[in-house]
Amino acid sequence: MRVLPAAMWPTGGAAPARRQTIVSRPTDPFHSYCKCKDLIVKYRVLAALAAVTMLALATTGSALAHASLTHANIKNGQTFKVGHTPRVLEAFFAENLDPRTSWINVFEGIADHGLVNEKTRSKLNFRNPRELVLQLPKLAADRYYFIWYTHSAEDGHFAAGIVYFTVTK
Ligand SMILES: [Cu+2]
Repeated sequence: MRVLPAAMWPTGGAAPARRQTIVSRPTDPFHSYCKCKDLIVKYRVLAALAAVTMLALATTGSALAHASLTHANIKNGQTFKVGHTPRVLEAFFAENLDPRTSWINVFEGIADHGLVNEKTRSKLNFRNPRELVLQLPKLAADRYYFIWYTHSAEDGHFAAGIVYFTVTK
């Protein structure tokens, strides 16, 4: 770096005294560049923010890869008493859904595995593009499962899964 002669500094005086201390403390990497404590604090804040960002990306990266089921009002392995099953199945996904090709359906878990919701089809919640809703009939005591099948409106990927549940007398 070119150092201006003292006469050329705008104040007409010598170069800032800070410059003199740079060479005298070469051991600490921060202090060798600058004595200013504010800058060191800024470095540490930036480093902490970077670490938090990396952690957030690492923990959410895989979960957000597809429009996978995040939660629903029927949970895998759940047992309901007859008369206490949800009238509407609500399923939430990790990405916005393509409403034309995404669906949820409930099937009998034994016998002929027939479709339970023969008179209804799942719909996208128009207020939440990550939620499918499905009107359910009253369910007799039996084993059931619902299948979710999604086409992500965000990256075009397909995904599917099964949630098993039971209704008892
Ligand atoms: Cu994906």
